Amino acid sequence: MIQVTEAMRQAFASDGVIKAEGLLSTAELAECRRCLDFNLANPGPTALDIYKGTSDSHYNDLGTAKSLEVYGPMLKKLGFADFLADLWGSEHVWYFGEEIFIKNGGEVGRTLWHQDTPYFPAEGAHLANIWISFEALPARNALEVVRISHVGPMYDGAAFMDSKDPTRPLWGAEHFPRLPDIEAERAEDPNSWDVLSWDLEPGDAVVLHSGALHGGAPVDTACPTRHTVVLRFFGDDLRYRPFPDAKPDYFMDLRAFDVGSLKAGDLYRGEHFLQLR
Ligand SMILES: O=C(O)CCC(=O)C(=O)O
Ligand SMILES: [Fe+2]
Repeated sequence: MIQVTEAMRQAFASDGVIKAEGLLSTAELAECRRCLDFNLANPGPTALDIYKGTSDSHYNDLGTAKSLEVYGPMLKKLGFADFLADLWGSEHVWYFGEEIFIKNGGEVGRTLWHQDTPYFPAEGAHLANIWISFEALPARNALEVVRISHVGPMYDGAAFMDSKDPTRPLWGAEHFPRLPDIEAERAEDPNSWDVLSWDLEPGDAVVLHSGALHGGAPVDTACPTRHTVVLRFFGDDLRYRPFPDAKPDYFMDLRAFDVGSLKAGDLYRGEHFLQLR
């Protein structure tokens, strides 16, 4: 794994996202692929085809306690914790879990714009998604991230029930401001949002603060397949922010991320998170 440079540290802090070029060697990428293949062979309870029955259908899964036994040794061996500790300036690093996204079959639309923070009960500076795809992706098929949005407003999540209703609220207007319709605004004015995305080769990764607005990464006939594993981590600066007292409009029970004994503002820690350093 490559070393963090001062330029990467500064760009991550200011923009909320970097391209980590050549983050992983071919052998290291193969170790990540072995883990993704484990998820595919051992789907978790929430594995599903999002938008099943539509042309936007694609596969999504969050890890399980069993997949942690496969991911844990890989994460330690490849040195993700030292990379992130250096990127954030955190002493400790925990693994939050993985999520896999498979878009196959030539024409699958964009992942809706969202921040990950409305989906879990925590906020802070030391949060990151390492977005790793196993295919080469031109920028138009790679993840898009709104620059500096990690320190901007926290919007409601997207319910992800209907790809044609991109801002359908997760929690509701009394809890968080509704997501802006970023694609509609970009269609009117391509410069309305400051969006970053990069051409990616296997071994490159996009490293983003989980609170940054992100989405996109469709597949099309020129780039028909994407296998992605997102590795999520947190460090010292992460505090418990209780979920709203409401029922989210979502396909899985988000309360699984709740850590019962914590009070608002407590450091977000839990026995079930693998501490990597
Ligand atoms: O790969 C995708 O389509 C979405 C990725 C994402 O939402 C994430 O990294 O949290
Ligand atoms: Fe996300």
